[in-house]
Amino acid sequence: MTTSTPMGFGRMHRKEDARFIRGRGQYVDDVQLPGMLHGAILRSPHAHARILSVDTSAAEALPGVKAVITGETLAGLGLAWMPTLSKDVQAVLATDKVRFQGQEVAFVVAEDRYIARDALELIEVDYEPLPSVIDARTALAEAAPVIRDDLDGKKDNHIFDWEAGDRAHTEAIFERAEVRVSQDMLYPRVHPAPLETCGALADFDKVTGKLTVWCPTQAPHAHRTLYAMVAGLPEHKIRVISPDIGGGFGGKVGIYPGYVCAIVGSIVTGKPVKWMEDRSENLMSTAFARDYHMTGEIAATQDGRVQAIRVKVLADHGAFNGTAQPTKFPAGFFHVFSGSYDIETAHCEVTGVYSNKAPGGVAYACSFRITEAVYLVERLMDVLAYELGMDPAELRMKNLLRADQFPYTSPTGWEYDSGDYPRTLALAMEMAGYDKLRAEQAERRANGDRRLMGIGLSFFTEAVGAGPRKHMDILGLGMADGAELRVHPTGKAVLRVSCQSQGQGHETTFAQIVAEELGISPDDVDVVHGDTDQTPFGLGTYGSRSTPVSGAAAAMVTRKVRDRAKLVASAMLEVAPDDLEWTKGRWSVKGDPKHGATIQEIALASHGAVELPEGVEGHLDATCVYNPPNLTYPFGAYICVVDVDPDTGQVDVRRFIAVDDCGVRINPMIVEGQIHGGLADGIGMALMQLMAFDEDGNHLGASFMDYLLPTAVECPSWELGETVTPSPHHPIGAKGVGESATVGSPAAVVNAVLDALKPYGIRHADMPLTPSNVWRAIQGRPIRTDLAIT
Ligand code: MCN
Ligand code: CUM
Repeated sequence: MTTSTPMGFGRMHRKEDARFIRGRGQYVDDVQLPGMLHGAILRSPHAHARILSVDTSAAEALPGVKAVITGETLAGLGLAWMPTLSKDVQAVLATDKVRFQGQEVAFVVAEDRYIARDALELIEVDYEPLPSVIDARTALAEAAPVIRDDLDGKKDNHIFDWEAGDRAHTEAIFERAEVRVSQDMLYPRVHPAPLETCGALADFDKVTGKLTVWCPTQAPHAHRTLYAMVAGLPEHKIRVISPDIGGGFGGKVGIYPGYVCAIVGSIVTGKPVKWMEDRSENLMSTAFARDYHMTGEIAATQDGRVQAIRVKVLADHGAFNGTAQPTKFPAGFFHVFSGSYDIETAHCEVTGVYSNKAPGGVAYACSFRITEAVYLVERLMDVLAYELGMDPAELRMKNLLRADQFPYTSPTGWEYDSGDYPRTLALAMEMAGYDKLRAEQAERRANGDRRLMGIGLSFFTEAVGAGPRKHMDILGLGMADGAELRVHPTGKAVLRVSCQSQGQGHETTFAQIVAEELGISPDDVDVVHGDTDQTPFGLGTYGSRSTPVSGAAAAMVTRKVRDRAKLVASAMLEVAPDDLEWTKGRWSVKGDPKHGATIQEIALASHGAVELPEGVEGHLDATCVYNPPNLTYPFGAYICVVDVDPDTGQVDVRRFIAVDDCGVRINPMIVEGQIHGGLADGIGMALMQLMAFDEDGNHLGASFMDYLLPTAVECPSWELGETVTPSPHHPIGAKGVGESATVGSPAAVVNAVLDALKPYGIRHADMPLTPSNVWRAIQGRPIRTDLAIT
């Protein structure tokens, strides 16, 4: 690791860390405004209940309380319901019914947080409890209570049916296949659980009509447009500021009722209103992820050639369908589920249902549901290997797409841009010492060693960097991103982008992109993001789209600046532009390298008292909107080694080898950090995490005592490797990487545990593989996915 600053790509310490490690970051809760009031939300104790009455009089009478807002107040303003990212509607504050435990019922604005919280206790709500739907598998039963009776004529809990792929072709192959395996599996409900909870500070200026909202959003511009739509405010009078964010992981893409309440609170009181969630509120009420019940099937030949794959999914979307994914795809990118393999055909069917659980859907480092798809196919590959008695690495090698098949069109119509999969898997196996590991395992089994050793593999292909805009939109907003580059007279630059870092280090890597393209130091580039008044429009950061889209915009806008600099240089040097050539940071005369001008000299000249060439109005600044031609497809091979104690069910992750290919790496150190984080996430999901509910819909994981986060104690020292297959359509050849490890690693961990349990004849067990679940599996008892700590 080096602290020196390169001229472009390479390892360098994160610029933003200078303020983070000195406690100088500025998060929403750090922002203090004069006269600021504080909000608190009253939440439903029931999973499903009719609201008979809400009495706020005692709360209003409490000294220090400035306003109590209910669903009825909002209904009067036409704001009781707001659109979700999936074109459903969600109650801002409940009017008719509450539909999940933790749902927002009333909002108190008071002089301080404590008074606001005290006032919540004084609000009297009369509920008539109703039966609830907690298990998605019962949501469509005749007798199931209808959750969304607010929707016109809604008589059941069905949201959508959706399919992709070729049903007839798939069926035909299954019919004549030599081998068929089928496996039910659950990807349980989990939560992104960022360190910083959600919150908002709204400041409505009655005089100017300007509304400023600070909130930790991953997509500030999309939020601004949605606020304009929801609140009916003119968009040019709205400024969304997303300051430093303490982790988003997808949970900060959407708009939560509390944000709207803070805005209404500010409009009603004429004062700035801040609302910050506590941990339990965050775990109970903000976007969850997964909750997919899947039945996957593979058709193959006796010698392990996979021919077809099909899957049926029951998707639990909670009480409001609020998933953040491109409008056309109700199941996100789940249909990339043929994964990394050369499979002739595939078919999937997904049914979405409502349940009495918190809304949301895709969020949590998911690339729009590829997480579930990768888990499915990688688990199925191991199930097939189990049935064929084949080594899972050999089975994968046999079926991986070959380098000469790229660009490759998948059976469900996705065009993978580039890859060399066997090389990446081979490197992972070499790093792991795969054959030695298998030999050790065999020896230990032969010796009757009590500790069970397991080796698990996964191979994943991701699809990240949405658009192009004509195929991908959210509520009609096409997924493209803007960038602006200003170059000051002294050659220092400011890059303004529409994406927003939540910890991914954009202030560093985006400066490195400009530095690489312009030949200046990254220290001479400031990156501005997260403020709609200061940045160009774009759809923000999720689905690992920043590098593929905004990063491309940053490169392209810098190239525009470079082209303009060339014209200025030609005037300065009195040669034709065609006679100039670019070497990092400098235009010089071809064949006469001494005769040239640095970008700093050119910047000064572009602002100077000189005659500028035709086509250059003055200075070098440029703007650009990047509409990606395709997604980028990063991939990787993961190998996990575990030791399982059969007496306690305890799993120790002994080693984890991860070889990632995200094309050209801008800052390898940041990429490795992203992978470390994602691998820890994977261990969390595979072994520890579960958003559990009792049968009445009571949330059983509303604190970090019940919803466990992996720490350094549970994680091994990661062993990382890399291969580099540049994206052919991305200006710098980079692919996104921010979610790769979260997507790819759970299957490797689960496969490793099940490999350890193979001597017991166990083929599959659902996550989370907590000690008691592993122990239950060994005892032949069903896995429990209904308890927080099982
Ligand atoms: N990078 C690079 N070279 C590449 C690819 C990426 O140097 N070839 C760098 C990027 O420039 C950026 C970082 O790695 O600094 C991640 O880039 P990218 O893959 O483009 O992902 P995004 O920046 O769009 O981040 C989003 C992604 C998502 S969707 C989730 S969820 C997630 C993740 O990032 N949430 C995170 N990583 C997270 N990391 C932190 N610390 N906090 C979160 O909330
Ligand atoms: Cu789906 S979690 Mo990330 O895409 O913000």
